[in-house]
Amino acid sequence: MKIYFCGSIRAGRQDADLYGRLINQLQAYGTVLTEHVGSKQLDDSEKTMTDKAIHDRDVDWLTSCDVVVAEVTQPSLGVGYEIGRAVAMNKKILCLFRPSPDKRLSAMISGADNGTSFIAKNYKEEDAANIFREFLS
Ligand code: 6K6
Repeated sequence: MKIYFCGSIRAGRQDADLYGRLINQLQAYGTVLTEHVGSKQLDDSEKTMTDKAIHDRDVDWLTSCDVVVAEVTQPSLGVGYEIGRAVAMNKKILCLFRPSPDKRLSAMISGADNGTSFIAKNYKEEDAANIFREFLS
């Protein structure tokens, strides 16, 4: 299974370690095409890539993936764009959001949940293993 993981990059890296731990769990189910989203260190090729090269490579990966898993707690234009493109490609999509008193998930994500191909879930990190098992098995 090819898994496309989405998480904030330029919109803020405060959850990067969490992305890394989620990606580790997802690797039990298949190949995570976007492993770099969870890594604190950029490799040299990523540092020198143009924005167009990043966009075109990521859209190619999105086109080829079987499922999309997005951590959407930190709002990110790039992640929102990827989710919209993935919906248009009829991908199976899981969005994970950690609620807190000062944060509400965009209605365009929570309202897109259809119970089957698009799932938007509030979660705690300790719930992720069960959510992944249910969504990916
Ligand atoms: C590699 C590792 C960290 O940064 C890089 C170089 N930049 C990007 N490389 C790969 N994908 C990217 C990069 N910048 C954004 N993206 C894609 O957009 C990722 O797949 C993320 O899910 C999403 C993040 O968007 P922003 O708007 O938060 O940057």
